[in-house]
Amino acid sequence: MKLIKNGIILTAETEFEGDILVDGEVIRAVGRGLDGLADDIIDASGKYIFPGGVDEHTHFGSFGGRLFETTEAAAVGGTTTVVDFAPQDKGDSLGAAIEKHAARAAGVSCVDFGFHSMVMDMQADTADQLKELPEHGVSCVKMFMAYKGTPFYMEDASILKVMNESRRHGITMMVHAENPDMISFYTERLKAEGRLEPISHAFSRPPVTEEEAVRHAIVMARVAEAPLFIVHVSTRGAMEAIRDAYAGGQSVYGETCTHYLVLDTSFLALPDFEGAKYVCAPPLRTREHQQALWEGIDKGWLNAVSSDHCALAGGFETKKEGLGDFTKIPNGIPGVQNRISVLWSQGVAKGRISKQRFVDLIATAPAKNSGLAKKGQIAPGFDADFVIFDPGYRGIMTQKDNLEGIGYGAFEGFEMIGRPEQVFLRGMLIAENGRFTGRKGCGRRIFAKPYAAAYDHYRSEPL
Ligand code: DUC
Ligand code: ZN
Ligand code: ZN
Repeated sequence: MKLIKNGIILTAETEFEGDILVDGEVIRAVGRGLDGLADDIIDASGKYIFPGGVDEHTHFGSFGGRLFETTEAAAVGGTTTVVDFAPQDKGDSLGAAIEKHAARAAGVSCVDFGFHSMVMDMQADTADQLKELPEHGVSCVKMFMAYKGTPFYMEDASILKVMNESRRHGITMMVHAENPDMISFYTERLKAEGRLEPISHAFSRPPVTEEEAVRHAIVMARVAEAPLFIVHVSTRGAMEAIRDAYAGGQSVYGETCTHYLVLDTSFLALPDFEGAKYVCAPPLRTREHQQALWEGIDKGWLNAVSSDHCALAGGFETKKEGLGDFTKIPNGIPGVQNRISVLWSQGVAKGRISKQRFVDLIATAPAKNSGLAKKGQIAPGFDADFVIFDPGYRGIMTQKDNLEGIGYGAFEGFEMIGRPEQVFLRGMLIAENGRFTGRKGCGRRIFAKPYAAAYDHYRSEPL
């Protein structure tokens, strides 16, 4: 057995100096005086130890993102589990789509992986297929109010139908909430004015387009009596809508993403089309919204920070499809590697959030949101996924250390305060000081359980 000694263990509730006893792939005990049982001892004096990160929102493959061979980036950044969106090809059932995507990850992924379902081809029996998701180890399904004119978009009738069915099987309904008709309205106006540069992507999706859609999704969830999880919240108004609905007794939750916390609209205005690298949906916002999101994650109104990692295969060249027309710039920002570093460096180290909130946001809550019963905590019985973190490290996030595989990162030049020194996945050392040291393909498929965190306080109340 392995013993990690003398580190300061961080959990979502507390911190204490202690030891972690690892038996094979699992944490056997956490405490003191466990030396006698171990044959391999690692001294973590002066270091923090926190649970391996769980990134509940990644696109390894969907939206043109690079596939699972680039998950080394997650590992070196301290993320030991990704929960990826399984795209549904036309004609496939939801189950078939999940298995197709699982086959892309098996033997390739360098971290453990689970899946969320994504409805992209609404067939007569799609809602009925939700009952099969638990067999495929999936506890969440995502639908898109945005992207009208593409297979992602779903009209209200389909969303209501899926919401209504989701609660009958303990599936958490996730919604990408942006109002597509308002976006079309703004887009046409910008085009007529000849404003076609990358920053117009943000002007075409102002905060009101997200806030209105979030409020609308919340009302639909009330009608369907279903719990609701809003993904990638980027605005104050959307965050407050979620907060207020929850305070009013509705099971409504949300996450934000690393980039919305630290990158603002000025990045979209970078010269030489560089702004295109930061095109994503919802778009980057102003500092005022960033401040609101920091407050939201501090107070728990948004309960997780994901990366929405979407490292477009082809990198910047792919973005250039939108040269001269912002509507053709493929959406997506990479970020799986630096999610944890950004949150520590800009959050904990700057006094914006506590170490406990940090752990909850990057690991404990996302595991619970996704129904991963053995992930996201340092406690007996949980998978031995943890990070030995050196808080004294100082560096810069730079492309030369980036393993996301597209030639640029989203947080280039950002200060790195502290660093994952060693990253363990189920007891295996998989990364050390920014280098992947594990076996490629060592990641394992993780099956989620239904009735995840969105059901914790759920009561059905017909309107
Ligand atoms: N927005 C999404 O909804 N998905 C992936 C990329 C993006 O920017
Ligand atoms: Zn989305
Ligand atoms: Zn996404």
